[in-house]
Amino acid sequence: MNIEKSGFNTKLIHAGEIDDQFNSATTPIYQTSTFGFQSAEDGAKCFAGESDGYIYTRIGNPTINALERQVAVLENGYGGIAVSSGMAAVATIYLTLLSSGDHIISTDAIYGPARSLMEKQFIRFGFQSTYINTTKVENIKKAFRPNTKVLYIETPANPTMNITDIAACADIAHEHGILLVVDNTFCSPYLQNPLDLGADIVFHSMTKFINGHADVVAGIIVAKEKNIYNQLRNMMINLGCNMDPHQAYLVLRGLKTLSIRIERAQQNAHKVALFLEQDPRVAWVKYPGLKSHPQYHLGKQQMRGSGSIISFGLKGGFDAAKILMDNLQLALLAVSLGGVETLIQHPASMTHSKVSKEDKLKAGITNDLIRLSVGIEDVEDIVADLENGLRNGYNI
Ligand code: LCS
Repeated sequence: MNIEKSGFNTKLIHAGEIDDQFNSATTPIYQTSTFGFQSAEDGAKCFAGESDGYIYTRIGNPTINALERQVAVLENGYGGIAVSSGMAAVATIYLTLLSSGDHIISTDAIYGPARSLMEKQFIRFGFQSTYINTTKVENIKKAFRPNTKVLYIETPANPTMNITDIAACADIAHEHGILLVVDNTFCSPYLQNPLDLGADIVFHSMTKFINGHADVVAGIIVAKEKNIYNQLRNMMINLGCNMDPHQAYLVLRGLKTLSIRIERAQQNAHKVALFLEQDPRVAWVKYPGLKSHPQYHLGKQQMRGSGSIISFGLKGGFDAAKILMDNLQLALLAVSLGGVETLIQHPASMTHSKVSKEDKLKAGITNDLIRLSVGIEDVEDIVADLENGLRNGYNI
């Protein structure tokens, strides 16, 4: 059958399969660093790109390639490049698309290290960057410079949950002859397909929803066009930030249940968001599924669901947040997100602690902001846990 024409769930179950001699139901783990050539001539042909044979796992491996093909199919792209972490994907993208003196425009509230990598490390290589609120198209237009080469957005953004218009960004980027890169980690391909909305490159921290079981750190980049795919792949190979075959096997396994995990988690998240919104101790809640979200209508347009990440603040600010986080028994006080278990964390002092205080405030990462990644447990238990934590903070 033509897997590319099948439905999303069929792709989840079958697009990561490979033909092996035993007709295995799951993709085997080719735990090998290297592959023997048929002959000296065959080895030379493999290196010249004239034969499809495998050479060396940093360059390519059947288990890893199966995952790359699967995510590329789910994102409707030309090809996937699996890497050792989401940050390896970020670094590979920056290093492939930018040269010394080039400029990037980016969402201000992106995952903290993706911003500090640019502002604190890659600044030494002459990369220039401007971080802005990309929910306002005018801000993006104003930020362009003659040397701007990339527009990079994260939507919904970590941790503000701001939603940026992907199609509008693609138009602006292409009018200026540059590329649009979208971090799709918070949605996964189940809820959003940026390439279909005009983006040129989409990437994920597969540590999150795609794997979904909090047991792997991994990333993937999917390019729309062959030419960009080849450039990204060559950079990954020479940087050596490839994925490991066993890691790829675990992600292939986790990915099969993506849609049912997300359906359940977002159902739970919606109920948790409603509970928080009506609670007198809660000052504000930001969740794409609530009408109070500033980009509620845009979210409905470009996302097929609201996801399971909520940010919120308490009337008692950070002091009350600390008491809440310290008194939860079900939710784990931990970074990361998108797994089957409920996690809670405080971005200003944890995931985004390396972003300067001033930049955090400008980006809306306030000190009272708590981020909750709602899991697939029984929602009554998640709400009871929050209720209990809140009671401890307020004596109500
Ligand atoms: N992009 C987004 C949107 C992320 O949330 C993360 C990690 C990354 C990229 C980097 O991926 P990694 O290298 O960790 O696989 N976000 C994390 C977070 O919010 N808490 O811990 C990690």
